[in-house]
Amino acid sequence: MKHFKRSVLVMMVMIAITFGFSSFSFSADQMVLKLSEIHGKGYPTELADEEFARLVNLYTKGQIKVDVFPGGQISGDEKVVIEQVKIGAIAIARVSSGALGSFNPQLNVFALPFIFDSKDHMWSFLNGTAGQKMLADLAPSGFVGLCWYDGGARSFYANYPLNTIEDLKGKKFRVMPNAILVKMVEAMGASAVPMGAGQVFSAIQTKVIDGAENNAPSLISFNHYQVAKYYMLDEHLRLPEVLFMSKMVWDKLSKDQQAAIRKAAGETVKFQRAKWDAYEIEAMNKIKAEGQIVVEIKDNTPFRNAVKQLLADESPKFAETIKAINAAKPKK
Ligand code: GTR
Repeated sequence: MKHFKRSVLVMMVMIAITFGFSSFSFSADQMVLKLSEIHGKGYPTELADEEFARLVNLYTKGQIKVDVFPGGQISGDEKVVIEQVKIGAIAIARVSSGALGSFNPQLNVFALPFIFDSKDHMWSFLNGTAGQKMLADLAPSGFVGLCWYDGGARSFYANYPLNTIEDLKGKKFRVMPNAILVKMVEAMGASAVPMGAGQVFSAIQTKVIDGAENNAPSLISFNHYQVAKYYMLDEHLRLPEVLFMSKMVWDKLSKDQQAAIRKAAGETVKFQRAKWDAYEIEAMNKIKAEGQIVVEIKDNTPFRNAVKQLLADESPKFAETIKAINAAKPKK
């Protein structure tokens, strides 16, 4: 008996090693997959992760259980999370395409400022053939793209008044670790400081940086509105969020399990978008109610002009995708 127990234990450890500890469960017929999410409970992407987990469990008839780890519990730095997914130590993650772009350069097309005119424009591209192909094209980087989520529009915020592009001059702004985002901030006259989202609050508080850029829901999620009172809505980026899986773990699943996961992910997209649209408004109202000074940029021509050269330099790398993005523009 003793011997039997030991050999079972040895076998379990071996499975854990081959699968990556995350996808290993002690229950004989259930596999547990860890999902990493930087935002806390109730955030639109976190709610979508939970819905995804529910559907995966339903469609695999309990064979696969997805455990969501929200609030950056696994890491507050998406770069670290992505590295873990790549080696199969974490099975699934929801991150910004801005972070994933450093691992799969085709995604950097989204890091080009003003590439989409509107939310509708972005979704018409993401839901189209070229947008879906980008998910499939994550494979050579070791990932399986599952679906896109909305991440709204990103704008600058700081601990000093922001009214025009001139106000960015000479100041330090945090960006996600991504070379194009660094160039974008520099083209707008500021210095870029790449760092993980988890470090930004204290970096602003201790004046290591003057500000950052993000959507309104993230300002609430990370409490940045408490240390950066000025928000200038220039809406320079629309970086979609992405739900993706480790290819190492994926390859160990049966065809039926893979199909169930794809079906589940596909069905959460509408769900996330509805949650996002509602929360975007709620977050902006909350920021204002908390006393943040929000300045709307009615004419963003100066911002667009500042990044013209950057777009001219970078666009040829994404020629095909940009063609598809332009073709996806909703008719006026
Ligand atoms: C948010 C996004 C996060 C994270 C963060 C950042 O908008 O939802 O996944 O990437 O931005 O700036 O790091």
